[in-house]
Amino acid sequence: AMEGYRGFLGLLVSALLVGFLSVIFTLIWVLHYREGLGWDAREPEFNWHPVLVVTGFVFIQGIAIIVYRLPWTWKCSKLLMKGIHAGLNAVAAVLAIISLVAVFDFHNGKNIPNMYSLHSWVGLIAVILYMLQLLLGVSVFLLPLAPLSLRALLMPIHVYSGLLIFGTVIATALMGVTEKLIFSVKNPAYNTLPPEGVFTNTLGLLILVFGALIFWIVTRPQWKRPKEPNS
Ligand code: ASC
Repeated sequence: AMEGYRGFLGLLVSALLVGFLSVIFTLIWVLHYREGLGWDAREPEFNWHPVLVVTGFVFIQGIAIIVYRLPWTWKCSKLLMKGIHAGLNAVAAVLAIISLVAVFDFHNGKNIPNMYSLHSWVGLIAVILYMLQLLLGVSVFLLPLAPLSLRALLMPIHVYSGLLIFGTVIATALMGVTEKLIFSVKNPAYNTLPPEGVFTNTLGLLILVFGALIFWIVTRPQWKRPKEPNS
């Protein structure tokens, strides 16, 4: 059990480190290589999009997925842990919405078309599914309304769609990084491997590794919260 616990801690610390680094890399990208942050319907407003989406939709959602795995929370009530799981996901949802407002506002201010790229299609689908997942999760599992039979029926679907949405968000982030670099990195061009290209490709790798660590942690059966009878 001690071995398993140390393995868990090692992976948890790695995930937190890689996730935190992803957020820091995103900030350095927009503040150092790009135009900084602002709310002016120009590039600094767009730059909130990667910052908010990596912070909320990638990092906070990843943590929300594994909160039940933290062994020191196993003595906390299940209801409290559900509240934390839902609360973190709600924060991520709000940041995702603001990040979309930033993009649309920037596009409209500069007369750039909306919703033509694969990144935008998959990303919008992910945000819509995330909202539905949050609403369904709160109404079925958090509020004391649904019967146990309905909870038992929907739990495997909730787990499956949660991981599907998280994986989709990771894929969408990689598409977003790629299209932004192809749109924006000129003299020296992206295809000459300039520092911004190397740095931001590395950000993409960090996001992917964060997703891989969260996926590993959450799929270890031995690290699951012990199930109390009748819950
Ligand atoms: C819940 C909860 C669970 C599941 C279970 C049905 O609300 O806390 O562990 O639903 O009761 O599988």
